[in-house]
Amino acid sequence: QIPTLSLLYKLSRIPLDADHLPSHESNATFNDKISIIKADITSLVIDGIVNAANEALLGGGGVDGAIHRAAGPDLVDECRGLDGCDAGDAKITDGYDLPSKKVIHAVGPRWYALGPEDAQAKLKSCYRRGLELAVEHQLKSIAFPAISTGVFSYPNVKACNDALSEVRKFLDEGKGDGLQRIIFCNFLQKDQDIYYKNVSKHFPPV
Ligand code: AR6
Repeated sequence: QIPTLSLLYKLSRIPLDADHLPSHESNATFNDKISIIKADITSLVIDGIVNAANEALLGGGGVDGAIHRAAGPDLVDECRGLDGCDAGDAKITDGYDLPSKKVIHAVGPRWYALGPEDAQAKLKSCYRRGLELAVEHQLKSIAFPAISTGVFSYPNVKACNDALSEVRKFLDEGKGDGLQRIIFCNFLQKDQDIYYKNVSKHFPPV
């Protein structure tokens, strides 16, 4: 059963605006905490969005470029003071001109630079660090893009399953109790389809 959009709205404060919200059919919530949406992550009115950054944390292409463009130049100014970030780790900043209060900059693995096991460990660690920072900063809602699946070439289906399994593990460990909503925000229809196909392995519908 698909939950009402008003629930999604109440918990994550995504604007109920046809321009921003995906259609009813393209939303699904699992275990009352997980949502899968297809959207531009920079449009979300939410406590925190995750960026798929690189080690320098100074912007780039893909979702990183979109986030920096939408946040304005104050974001890169704050990022300059962070001294970069290792792959598998994440650092938090303000959201500036974004509708999101905070940005969590996670650095995903480059698929072809690492063996599959190292890459997997680092990708999972991005999701875990993102969730840990969200909890530490009392964020109630957080949205993740499909980290590493663009420029960094991580295989999409594997990325989806690794992300879902790590988020599930984090919640099973009781560490995400302060979080009300975790959103997987896909930009490409391909990833949206992959998430829909795989989510029930990790979050059976309730
Ligand atoms: N909202 C949500 N997702 C998006 C958006 C958006 N506005 N734009 C793109 N995506 P990528 P990576 C999706 O390449 O693979 C950058 O240059 C995109 O379709 O952004 O982790 C950084 O500076 C894909 O599904 O990130 C790094 O150098 C996903 O975001 C490097 O790329 C991730 O694709 C990071 O590569």
